Amino acid sequence: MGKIKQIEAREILASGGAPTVEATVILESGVAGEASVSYGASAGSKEAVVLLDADSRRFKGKGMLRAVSHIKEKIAPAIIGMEGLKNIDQKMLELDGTHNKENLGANAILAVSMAYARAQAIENKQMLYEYLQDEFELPKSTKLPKPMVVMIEGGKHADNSTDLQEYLISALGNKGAAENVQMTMEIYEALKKILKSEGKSTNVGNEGAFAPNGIENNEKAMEYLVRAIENAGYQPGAEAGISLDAAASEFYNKETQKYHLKLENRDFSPEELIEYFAQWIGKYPFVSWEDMLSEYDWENWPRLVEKVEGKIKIIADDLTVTNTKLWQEAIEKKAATAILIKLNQAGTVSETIECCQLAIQEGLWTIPSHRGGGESNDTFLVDLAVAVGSEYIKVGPTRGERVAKYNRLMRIEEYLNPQSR
Ligand code: 2PG
Ligand code: MG
Repeated sequence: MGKIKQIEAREILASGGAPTVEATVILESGVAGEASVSYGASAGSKEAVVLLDADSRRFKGKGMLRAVSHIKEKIAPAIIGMEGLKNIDQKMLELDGTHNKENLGANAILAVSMAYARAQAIENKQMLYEYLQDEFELPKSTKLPKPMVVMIEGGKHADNSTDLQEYLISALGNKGAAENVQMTMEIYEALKKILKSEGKSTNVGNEGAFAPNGIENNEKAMEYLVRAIENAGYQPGAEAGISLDAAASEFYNKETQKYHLKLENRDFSPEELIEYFAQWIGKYPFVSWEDMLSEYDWENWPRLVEKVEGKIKIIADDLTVTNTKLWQEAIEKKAATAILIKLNQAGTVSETIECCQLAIQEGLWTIPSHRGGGESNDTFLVDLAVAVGSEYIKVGPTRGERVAKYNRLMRIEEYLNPQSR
């Protein structure tokens, strides 16, 4: 193991043009690891805190110089000379001393945690995922996650599009990673043609997915996806399926306990919303539904799980925010059958993997994911997915910070099987 000799940190830009934190951890051997943090647009309320400067003279209050200075002035002096990712994460948690990392900022802590992991992997001459498997005593799985690709986006990620935040294509079957990537991108191209032929714009939203203005209703997007799968020459339900992320906390009213869908011009009680979604089952080749109910509507999640039992995975994102305690609660209440994993929701690599380990024990899916608002170019989430044997990774189809993830996945496939390309 390598002891930390030096830590550097800086403000860089994330995909939305606002700052994020990048850290460089240098070990005594001189080996350096670098990492940058992502953050969301439709963040769950219980996520670890992204510490902003709140200085309205810079980036409208979204600067991260405070988090950067915490790395340099508080974290570095405490962990220089230390070794071992778990020890270092633990030390940073103690230093912060809060349950949600509001003191130092999860953006500061996570940047160091990821950068140390990367430095240690380089020092060991290992791929990052191999190092994570060793460090956390994970099964040495070499299963590669399948792409779950955002194709149409709305909600908080795009203006004047659907109420549901994401319509995704999830690869099915036994293709390799590069073939899966190729298939999903061909479906994306086919979708572009369909949208054009329907007179819809093909401008993209935060995540590089289409955000068609003036789409008729929330169901229409799924019809487009099925046509796109077919037009690209693939079989819906056998080679490619559909996933949804409603990000329902965004259209839930806590006072009235109703959900408002603008395109349907209607308020729904939780029961009505579940019935409304249930009509789609059987019509479309679903793989998974994420956050179809609000993070404030815990009691209805088990009802939804029961309704789709055995047919569709119910993914918790805002509900569980990569938090082991909340995920434990969700498992006990049978509120979800899969968990979306976002490193910055947890705030350290160790806690993220602990949350994944709970899913592994229970035989439930983990799905490491990009972020909508401020995605960085870092590809850590792909190695994380391989390390824990995830079923899918959720990432948008275009824009450099998104395709970087698919490129990393294909490189790992090539490393595992040099004959594959
Ligand atoms: C989500 C994500 C990523 P955000 O809700 O799953 O697509 O969006 O990062 O804005 O929370
Ligand atoms: Mg989500």
